[in-house]
Amino acid sequence: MISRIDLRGDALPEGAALRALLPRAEFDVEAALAKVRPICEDVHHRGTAALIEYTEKFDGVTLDQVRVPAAALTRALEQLDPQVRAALEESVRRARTVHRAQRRSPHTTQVTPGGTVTEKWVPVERVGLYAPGGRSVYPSSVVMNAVPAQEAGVESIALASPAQKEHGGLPHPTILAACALLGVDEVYAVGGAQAVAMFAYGTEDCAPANMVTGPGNIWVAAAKRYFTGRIGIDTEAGPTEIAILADATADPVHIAADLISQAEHDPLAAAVLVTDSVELADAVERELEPQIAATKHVEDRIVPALSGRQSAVVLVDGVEEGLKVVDAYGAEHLEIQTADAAGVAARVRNAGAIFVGPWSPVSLGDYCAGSNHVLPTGGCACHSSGLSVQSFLRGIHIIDYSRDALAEVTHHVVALAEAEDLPAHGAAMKARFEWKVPGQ
Ligand code: HSO
Ligand code: ZN
Repeated sequence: MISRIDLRGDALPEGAALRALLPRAEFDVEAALAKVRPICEDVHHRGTAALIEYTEKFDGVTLDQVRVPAAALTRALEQLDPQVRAALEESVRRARTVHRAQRRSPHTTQVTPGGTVTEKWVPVERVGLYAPGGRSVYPSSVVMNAVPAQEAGVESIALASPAQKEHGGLPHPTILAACALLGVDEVYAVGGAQAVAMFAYGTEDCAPANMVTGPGNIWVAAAKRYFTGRIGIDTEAGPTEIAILADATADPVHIAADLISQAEHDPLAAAVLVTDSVELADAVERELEPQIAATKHVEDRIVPALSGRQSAVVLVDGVEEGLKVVDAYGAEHLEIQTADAAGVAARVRNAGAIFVGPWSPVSLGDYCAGSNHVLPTGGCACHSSGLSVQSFLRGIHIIDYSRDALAEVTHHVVALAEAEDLPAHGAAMKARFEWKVPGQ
């Protein structure tokens, strides 16, 4: 079911040439952009009326209002299964512990006597979080978005999630319950690109947000791209990915289970095993069948995900070569299942998150490790990080020089300004001292 790519023998190519040999899902955000643009502009011009129309069209629900009443949030929490509630609470507790430790304090550097640069960290004022509906109703993603924003000190946090016909036009009850648990009380029954537009432009009912985060389908990703540069966004979350670097010491039962675990998200999900052991590769392939037979979401997601061109077993000559392959791939989630897994993990450069050894599966990270599960996909791990407190903070430099400290460096500033043919820059320095401003 899963294809094989044999990279043994010859020396591995570098960079883009190696990347081109590795599987990856097609996720054409650019093509979706053309459809999303008019929707966003319509929300801009017609506000709530447009949101209600799109909810009717895309979600089949006629809303009288887009804001979810407070009573619906309280009710959802009251009706939440106690085991799910306990699990969500544990997830929140662990995520808070990790994300609280990411808080930043201001730092002052004395550059020269009398000259300091302080970096202070200021949270974004208002953030709109997105929680998908439909196939992916993930209260865990509400936790992963809200906790870092809250720990960063974001004052105003709103959440949007699609209206669900089968839930009386409200977002899914577990999403509402998670919001209530986290104290997020501004919730909108709006989904898709129109939800991103609501946050970006603001409407009669919803104040504009400075930033939108949270996973979504291709329309949400396209809307985020549309607003890039105007509001802050996290990464454009594409289909989920798991890569596993394993050697002969790994347990094929665990590996098959972990590949299937992420394949169950989406027919476009990617599952990639990189190994130097043909025996392990064979054993994993044998193990896939009975495990798939015993689970859900088989025909609609797992089989297409594993047999799709985005998934493969990649054979390499050794763990060294395997490291090159996983670095070129830059997976959203990377498991290291080798001897000295911690040592190998320490050498990885590109991954959204790294899971070390047999007892740290991706499922743990999805829910209860304390780490964040909103991670860069599609190779973006080469330049971006997962969601964190830092995502919601801005670092602002505060420059404070005395007269003497400025005098000491004036000639350098003037020299650089002249080299760049910007004499007024130099003049702004000279004006403070005995220099004559040119032309006066
Ligand atoms: N693995 C997904 C997150 C998730 N898993 C939510 C379960 N629920 C993307 O990181
Ligand atoms: Zn998952």
